[in-house]
Amino acid sequence: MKVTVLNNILEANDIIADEIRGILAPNRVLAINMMSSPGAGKTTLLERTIERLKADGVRVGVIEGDIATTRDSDRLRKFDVPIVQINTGSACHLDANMTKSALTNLDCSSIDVLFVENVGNLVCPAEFKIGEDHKVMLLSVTEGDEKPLKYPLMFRESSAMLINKIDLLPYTNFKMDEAKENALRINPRLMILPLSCTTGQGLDAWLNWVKAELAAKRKN
Ligand SMILES: Nc1nc2c(ncn2[C@@H]2O[C@H](COP(=O)(O)OP(=O)(O)OP(=O)(O)O)[C@@H](O)[C@H]2O)c(=O)[nH]1
Ligand SMILES: [Mg+2]
Repeated sequence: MKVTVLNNILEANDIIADEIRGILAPNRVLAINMMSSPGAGKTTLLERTIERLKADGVRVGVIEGDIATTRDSDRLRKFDVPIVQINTGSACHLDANMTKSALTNLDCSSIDVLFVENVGNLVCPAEFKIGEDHKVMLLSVTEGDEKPLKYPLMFRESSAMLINKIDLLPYTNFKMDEAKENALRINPRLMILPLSCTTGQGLDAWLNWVKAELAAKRKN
């Protein structure tokens, strides 16, 4: 009997990630994997994003990844969009298998954009493909401008880096130019958008990017 050996856990994960692409493709759902350290503002950005996209008639679905609790999905419930919460128990990231299981609870024909909020962690989530079109990461200004150099993988794997909490810049030693330079040294193609979920500054640029990516997806 022929035995197929998968070289490593990531190779097995990538096969399932391709299956997820196959599930999303018929409805041309744009899938965005949101990643950051704990507390950088992923859920807050989703709150701002969902209210604005809903107002523009864009249908959003959410997969929430957390080690424990339904706190984040509880925060999003008021928007009345389909949400599936994954509790990983101990895993510090979402993998393709978990995401595929979550998708069985979502009707992809009623979604334009699927946001997956990954577990708060600046390292592990970047290692796993989950069938997304884009990985998007947040770096908040309270984390330090050197983080791209210390934790390069997520910056390398992401299409966009949102520098959040710029309303707090006066109270930190975060140097915007240095953060951008460090991130671009790791990934010269990275799109960088500074924003504040609190004041709303920079949100338009982010929403325009999401809508442009959705339009591009629908054209293919
Ligand atoms: N000042 C300021 N605070 C913000 C901003 N965005 C988010 N916060 C606050 O940052 C804290 C963490 O935000 P969350 O959205 O819960 O962060 P998260 O990345 O989803 O956290 P985890 O899911 O635990 O990884 C909350 O108290 C937010 O109100 C911002 O732009 N400015
Ligand atoms: Mg969150």
